[in-house]
Amino acid sequence: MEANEHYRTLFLSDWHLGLKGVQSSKLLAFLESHDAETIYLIGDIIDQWVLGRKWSWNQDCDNILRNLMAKAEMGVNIVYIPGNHDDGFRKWANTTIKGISIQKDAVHTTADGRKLWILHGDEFDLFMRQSKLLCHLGHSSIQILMRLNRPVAWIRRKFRLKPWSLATSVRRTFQNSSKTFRRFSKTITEEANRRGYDGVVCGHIHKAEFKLLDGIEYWNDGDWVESCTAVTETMDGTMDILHYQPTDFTVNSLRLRAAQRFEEMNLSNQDPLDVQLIQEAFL
Ligand SMILES: [Mn+2]
Repeated sequence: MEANEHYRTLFLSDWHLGLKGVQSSKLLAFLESHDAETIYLIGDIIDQWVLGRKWSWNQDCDNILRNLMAKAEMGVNIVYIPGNHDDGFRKWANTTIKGISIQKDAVHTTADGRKLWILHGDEFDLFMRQSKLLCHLGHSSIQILMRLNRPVAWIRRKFRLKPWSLATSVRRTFQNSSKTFRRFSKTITEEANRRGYDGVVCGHIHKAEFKLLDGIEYWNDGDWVESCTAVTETMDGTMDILHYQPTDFTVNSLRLRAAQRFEEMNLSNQDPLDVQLIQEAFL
């Protein structure tokens, strides 16, 4: 196995663990092969909105949480900023659970001294603020689309066609046609500017992107429902968007490595109930 990629900071969000069809195996492989001094989890990490409907949780999801707790134990500074799908955690802001610090938002200083505002971003989603109910409806129709897409994906694979996602395509069209979504980056950078920051790192809209708006940096770290993206900072403060595209072989060997590692941890009696406790915290 190759040496892990090492970063000063990793920014990740919108894992939506618990939702059927998320990229949990790739996410586990990513966490197994990427290290950082600080990791920001910028919201919608576990999807509470799915609870009580179809809850889809597998071994990879357990091992993702174990990976985070192991990293925290090794001294990685993990900051968790809840989003709208995991806002049950917002009431625990300013506390630390298993070495993971929970905050409503954060300020990150890059190696070269830029001050970045870190937040999930749903409070700048005017569409969401207007109607939480509508957004719930939107959420379940995306799930229906993902389900419809499965046979389509199978046929396209059979005929060796380029993969195409109905859900992504519909969401993109919807977002592009919606002024409120287009205004998201504008309003959020305007507020960052007003508060005196050099930029903002957020998630929420599932679209990894970097742009400069009136001199303010806008970074969106994308999602792990479909795109498998992160924002990274190297030791000298250089930031970038990372698209994780591992081979199936890499994913499977890293998952196996994780499973073996955590199996050994369990055997040596290292609190195997912790993952369960964290899951229960959401119920
Ligand atoms: Mn969100």
